[in-house]
Amino acid sequence: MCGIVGIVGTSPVNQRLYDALTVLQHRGQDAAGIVTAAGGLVAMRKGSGLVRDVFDQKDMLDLKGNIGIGHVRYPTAGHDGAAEAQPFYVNAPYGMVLGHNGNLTNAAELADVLIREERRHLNTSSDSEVLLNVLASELQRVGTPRVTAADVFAAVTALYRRCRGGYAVVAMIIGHGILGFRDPNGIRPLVLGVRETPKGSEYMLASESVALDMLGFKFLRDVAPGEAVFIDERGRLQNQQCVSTTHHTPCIFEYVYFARPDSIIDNISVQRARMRMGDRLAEKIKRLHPDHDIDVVIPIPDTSRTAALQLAQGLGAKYREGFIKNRYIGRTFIMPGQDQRKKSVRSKLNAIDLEFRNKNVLLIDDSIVRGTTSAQIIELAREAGAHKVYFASAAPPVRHPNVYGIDMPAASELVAADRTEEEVRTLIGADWLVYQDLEDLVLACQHDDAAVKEFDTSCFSGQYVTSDVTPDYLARLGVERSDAAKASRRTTQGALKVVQGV
Ligand code: PIN
Repeated sequence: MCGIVGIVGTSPVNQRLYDALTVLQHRGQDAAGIVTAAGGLVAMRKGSGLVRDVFDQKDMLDLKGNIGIGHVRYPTAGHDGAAEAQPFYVNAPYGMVLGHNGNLTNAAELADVLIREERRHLNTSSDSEVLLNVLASELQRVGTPRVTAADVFAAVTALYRRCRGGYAVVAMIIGHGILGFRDPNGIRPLVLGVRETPKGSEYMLASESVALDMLGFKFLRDVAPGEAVFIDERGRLQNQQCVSTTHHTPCIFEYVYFARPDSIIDNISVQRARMRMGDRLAEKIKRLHPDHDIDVVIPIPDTSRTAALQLAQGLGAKYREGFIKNRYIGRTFIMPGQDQRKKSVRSKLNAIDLEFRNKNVLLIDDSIVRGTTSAQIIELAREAGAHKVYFASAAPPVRHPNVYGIDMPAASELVAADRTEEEVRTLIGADWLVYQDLEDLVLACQHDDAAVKEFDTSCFSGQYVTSDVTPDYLARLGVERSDAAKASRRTTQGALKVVQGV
C-alpha cells in the first residue's frame, strides 16, 4: 500500500507535502519522497524509512516551490530498497515525476513493449516506473510544445487503454501542472480538495480525505474512476472523464483495515463501515451462539476497536481494553518477512492480567491473514489467565492474494487459503472462531447515499474485477511474494537491478 499527495499552492508546498505524508504514513512506512518545482527547477528527496527519518532540515529547504507531489511506500510489486522509493522521474517529455498507489497486473507485458518498441529505459522492477513511462510515452505522442490539459487527457485516455489493475496516481509535468487519475474501477482511493487564499485557489490531491482535513483543505470530491484531473501551475483546474464505461468497485480492504477511520472514501465513512461490521458480527454470533457465555469483548488494537465496541454493545457484553500496544513499534502487517513478524508480537502487545483472569473473553481483530499473530495473541490471553478464548474476525477468511496494491502474502501463506474455518480455529487455538460473512461485510460498507454498490472483494471471493488475472499470473505472483523471495531480496538490497532486456 502507498499514500500519494500533490499540491498546487499559492505559497511554498514543502512543509505541507511533508505534513500530508505524515498523515498518510499508515499507508506505508518503507520509503518516502517529495518532489517540488520552482521556475522549472526540480528538487527531489527520497529514501528508505519513515517520513521523519527521510527528510532533514536541509532537504526541506531545498524543496522549493509552490507545486509538488509526495509519496509514502509500502513495497507491493516492486522490490524493497531506496532505489525504488517514489516519486519516479523521467526527463522527457517536459520532465515528469509520478507517485503511484496500486499494482499494475500487466506490468511485465507493458515493460516489454516499452523497452523493445518504444525505446524507453526502465531502471527498476517497479510497476510504478512502468506506469510513468507509459504516461510519458503517450504524452510524447500527443503533446504540443506547451502542453495543454487536452494533451494530458489524451495521454491518460491512451494510458487507460494500456494499463490494467488498480492505480491511483499523482504526477507533475514540470513547468506545467499536476495530474491525478484513478483506474477505471476506482479500486484505489484518491480525493480532491481546495483551499481559498487571498492569492487564489490552492488544490490538493491525496489518497485519503484525512490529509485534506489536517492541512485545512476543503473536501471537494473523490476523483471518479477513469477520470483525470489537471491543475496547472496557475491553479486552474480542469477535468475529463477519460473512460466512458467504468465499473466502480473500490477495494473493500481499505474499510476493513488500511484507511484511517477518520477518512471518508467514495462517500463512505470508514468509521461507520467499521461500526456496522461490529453490528453485523454481533448478529451472527447471537445466531450461532445464542447462549454464549462471553464475559468481556477485548479488541486487538488498533483497527478492530471501532468494530469491537459495537460488537460488545450488540452482544450486551462488557468492552474492555485488555491489550496494551507499544506504540513505538511498527505495524506487524507492514514488516516484510515472517521471522520479524513472529518476534514482534510479544514485543508489541502486552496483556493486562486482570481483564483476562478467569474470564471467557471474545477477542476481535480486523482480519486474519497469516494467522500467526492471532495464534500468539490467543496464547497471550491464556497466559494472562483467560478461561475460554473466543475469536472473531471483522472480515471473512482471506483466501486469495490481493493483486491491486495491498501487499498480501502469497496464497500459500494465507492461513485460510486451503483450510476450513474449523481448521483455522484449531490452528490458532481458539475455543470458537467466527468470521464475518462476505455479504455482511459488503452491507456494512454500503449505505443508502453512497453511489458505490459493489466492491473489490477478491481476497475473500477470488473474483478479480479486472478480467486479466489468470491462474498463471497468480502463480508468478505467489513466487514473487513468498517469504523466501522476500528474504533473498533483503540480502541483495542496495544492488541496482537493471531489467533492461535489449
Ligand atoms: C493491526 C491490523 N491488522 C491486525 C492487520 C494478522 C492480520 N492482521 C492484519 C491483524 S493494527 S495475521 O490495527 O494496525 O494494529 O493473521 O497475519 O497474523
